[in-house]
Amino acid sequence: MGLLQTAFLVAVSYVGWKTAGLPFVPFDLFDWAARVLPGSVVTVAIEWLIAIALALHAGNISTAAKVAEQLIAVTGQLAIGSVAASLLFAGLSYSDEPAVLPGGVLGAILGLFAILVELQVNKVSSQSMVNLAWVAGTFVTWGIALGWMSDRLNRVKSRQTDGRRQFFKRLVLVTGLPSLLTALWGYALEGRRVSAPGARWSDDHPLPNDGARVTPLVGTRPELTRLENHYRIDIDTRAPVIDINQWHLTIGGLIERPTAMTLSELRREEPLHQFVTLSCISNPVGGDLIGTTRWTGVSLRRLVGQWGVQPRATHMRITSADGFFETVALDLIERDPRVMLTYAWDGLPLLAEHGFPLRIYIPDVYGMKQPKWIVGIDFIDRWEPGYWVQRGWDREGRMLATSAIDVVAIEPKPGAPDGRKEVVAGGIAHAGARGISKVEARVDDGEWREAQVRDPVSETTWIVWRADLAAPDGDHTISVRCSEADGTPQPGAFHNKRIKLS
Ligand SMILES: Nc1nc2c(c(=O)[nH]1)N[C@H]1C(S)=C(S)[C@@H](COP(=O)(O)O)O[C@H]1N2
Ligand SMILES: [Mo]
Repeated sequence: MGLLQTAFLVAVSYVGWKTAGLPFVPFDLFDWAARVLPGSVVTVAIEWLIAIALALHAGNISTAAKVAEQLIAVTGQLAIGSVAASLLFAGLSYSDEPAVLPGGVLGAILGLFAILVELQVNKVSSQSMVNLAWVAGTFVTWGIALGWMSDRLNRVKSRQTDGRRQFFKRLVLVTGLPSLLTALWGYALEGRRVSAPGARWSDDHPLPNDGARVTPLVGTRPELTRLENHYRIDIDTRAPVIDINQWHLTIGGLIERPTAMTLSELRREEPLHQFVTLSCISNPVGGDLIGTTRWTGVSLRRLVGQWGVQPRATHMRITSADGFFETVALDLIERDPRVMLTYAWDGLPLLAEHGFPLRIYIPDVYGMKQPKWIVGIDFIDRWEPGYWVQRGWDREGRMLATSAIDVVAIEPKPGAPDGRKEVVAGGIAHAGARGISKVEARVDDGEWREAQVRDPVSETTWIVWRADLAAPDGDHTISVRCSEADGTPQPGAFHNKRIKLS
């Protein structure tokens, strides 16, 4: 009874969210837990999510992980509701008093907790009475309904056993069925893949390395990632929704005059276009939490020059709409004009999931250091740990060299002298903004063979490689490794692919 009733509560809450933008407690509760749990716990949870997504052979790790998060969030609320209802029923079994009042009290307690969570994750402000009343109202109604059902069941039970079955049938019809239909509706709604409208830069421009000598092996991931296929990682179950008419970038702290900039003002500054490979520090070897596109924005060096920053300032603290934050050293900005505030990817305004309207680009570091959905910049006189650094992650977040096999093609060469077959492997390699000097591939424990490396799109993107190998019939493992421009070999495990020749 508790499970069905909680499922109904979740369904009603979902409909409220989708039709009227009201808070959806299960997700907000999950986002809150992700913030308050110790960093080590969250880190292990993330590793598990990625491992599960990999084990399921999900085509897209980040989408699978996000769906898993959402499932866990809903399951979590169902569990909390069921357990709370069971405790209520257990308590009620000692008395003959009507259960409506205790049920309502239980609903009110849970509702109050939900409201505190909503206020903490900043999904609703204390001013938005409608949202708060909605959360409280749905929970209290849930509790009252539980009590009422418990009373009814007791009355039915005392009369006849057949009535009990009738009661549960009706309960399933009234709460279970609508919940199931809502779930199906949600499945259809969320599963729909909307492609972003508008002309993309890549629709009608060749890449800068168009004439490069080495051609990618068919099956290698595209050099430029389609926006819809770019991985997406962030701390919340949903991307924050930003109303561009309300949004502006506030610039404060140690500057002469605190100021603000709108998106159109930023767009009027001289634009900078850069081809960028962004990677998540959690990308598994050979994984797809890495993508390349054309970023457009304004160099922060230009902006900082205009803002009149006090000499005392050494860092900027960037804050995001979702509560994420990071500090950037001003001497890095001074040294590297590529550090920029980005408002477009592949010629389109940033997609909602990728940080609309504004995100930063910092060459050579993982995504964990690069806030999306930026709302504020504050100049400060010291370094401060960012969101993930506070949770024990690497301070620098410098991208490590990595190489991956995307595809292995077997080209049977009948009559080759030693009966070996030609095997061609292809993939990508990346070492932040430091460049790749060499990619090597091998069969089993054989000799490393140097791969052909295609000129990259830019000095900050991955490179595409292909390697000609050969092997006799049987099962084999193909491996790849790379070296940075200065010769430093890639750290960590090599990416492998199993093949069978026959
Ligand atoms: N505001 C905000 N910015 C964020 C994050 C976040 O959770 N919130 N996640 C970071 C991490 S860990 C990564 S890997 C990149 C991913 O960017 P993408 O989703 O556009 O690929 O965003 C970074 N910026
Ligand atoms: Mo990340």
